[in-house]
Amino acid sequence: MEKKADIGLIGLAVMGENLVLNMESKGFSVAVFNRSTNKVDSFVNGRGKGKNIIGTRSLEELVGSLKSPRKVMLMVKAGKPVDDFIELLIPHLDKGDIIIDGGNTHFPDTNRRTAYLESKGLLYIGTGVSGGEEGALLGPSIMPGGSKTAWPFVKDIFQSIAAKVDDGTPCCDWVGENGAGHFVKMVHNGIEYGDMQLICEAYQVMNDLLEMSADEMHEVFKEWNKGELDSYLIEITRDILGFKDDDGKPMVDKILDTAGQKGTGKWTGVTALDLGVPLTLIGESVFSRCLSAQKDERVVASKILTGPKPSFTGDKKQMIEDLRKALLASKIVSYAQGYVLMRAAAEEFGWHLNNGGIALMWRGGCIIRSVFLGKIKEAFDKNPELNNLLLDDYFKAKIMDADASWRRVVAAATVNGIPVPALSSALSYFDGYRCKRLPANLLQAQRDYFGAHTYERIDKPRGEFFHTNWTGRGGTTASTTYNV
Ligand code: NBP
Repeated sequence: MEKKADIGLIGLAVMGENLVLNMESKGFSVAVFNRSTNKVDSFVNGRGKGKNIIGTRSLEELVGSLKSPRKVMLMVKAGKPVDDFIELLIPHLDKGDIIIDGGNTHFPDTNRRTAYLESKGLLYIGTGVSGGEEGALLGPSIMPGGSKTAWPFVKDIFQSIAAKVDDGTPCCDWVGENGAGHFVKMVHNGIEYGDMQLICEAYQVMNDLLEMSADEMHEVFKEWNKGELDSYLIEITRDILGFKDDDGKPMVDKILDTAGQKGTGKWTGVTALDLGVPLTLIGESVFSRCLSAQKDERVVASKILTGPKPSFTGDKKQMIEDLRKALLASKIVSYAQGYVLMRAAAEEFGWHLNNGGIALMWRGGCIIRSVFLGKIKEAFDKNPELNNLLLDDYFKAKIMDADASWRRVVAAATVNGIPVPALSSALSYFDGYRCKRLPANLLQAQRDYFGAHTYERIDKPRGEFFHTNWTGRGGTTASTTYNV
């Protein structure tokens, strides 16, 4: 009898091919299939040649070549192709078999698919996979969620192919029920938007206010990468700033300033709005990309609307150190907000998320990998019920240490007309979060004034609502109280 494969994979594009080679290199046999079957032939006769990989030309053949319980992983375009493959696979599978979706799926789809497949006696895993082409081949960060009973059957494969942190711990663990894995991957992508925006704002302040050359900035990022900001994104920024075009000039200066996006940052922002979580830094990062994309309009506006001409007379070295601290403090706020969002989602959807484990999964293999995430893991290990990272002793001390620098950076940028939406919104969140009394008393009065929406009083118990006839013309009827 022909030997059966450990796992099947559908979708031989950049991610699928590299994941298959990664699995095979760790000793697993893999059966592969692709909608356009010519890609199966070119893969098994090309990069897959001579390896423990079985090429199949139909789903029946694929499923028939797998050990039981069968594990079929989809690495295809997210959306309808995933639903289509699920429908095509169901008739070939038996109870207890497992379908895995490793694409960039929106988590509500994974919630829906998990329930659907479980209703048919099958198991489903929706997993985030981060790290791009190189990560897929050499070690991605993998964030699986879905039918928990499926986890023991794929754990060994997933943890073997995942990136490892210094002590050998894999950047892959069970995240939680139904769409939790894809949710955590979505938040990862949102945080990636925030980290990138913060770096870009520091770059603009260095460029426009301090008038630094790309080479000088390259040196700054090189230094920053040796300390607490040590991360993949700081590292590639260092390299980008040092990269020269054919004419010897910095490549970065030749690139048009309009940012693209694929939508995961937007999903994160929309989810935060749905759950009522202030995710300001990621929100500003998404909007900053949108504003950058309005290039033609900005060029016109730049000729009509004027502002201060940046000029710096202070201590440049001090300002660079201020920028480093402002970036660190804002990054702490961004992760604090991201974790609050995950906590809110866990409550809303009934997931049991392992916050420290999530930090560990992001510690290696993915785009936001950094030394910093080790500290988040420590914070949640110390207190798994931590409400907000800002309240952890380590992060509190870092924020306190950065406080004056952060304010100097935001003030200098503002006075000089340089936009710093992520740095400043992070500071505003920090000031708002630590503020005992916000001006929402006035806001409630306004709502009650025009809509009889009622308010609570500081001298009465919570939950008692009052209405005032502000103008003397209105009646005493209050509007229904509800929260959105
Ligand atoms: P793509 O996202 O480009 O998808 C290519 C695969 O999807 C091919 O196998 C293609 O089959 C199949 N496919 C398409 Br397109 N439309 C289909 C349809 N209507 N029905 C059935 N199959 C269809 O590949 P990728 O970049 O490797 O990404 C795979 C997944 O992983 C995506 O969800 C992506 O968002 C996610 N992801 C990508 C990266 C990355 O860096 N690229 C990183 C992390 C996650 P065909 O060959 O017959 O056209």
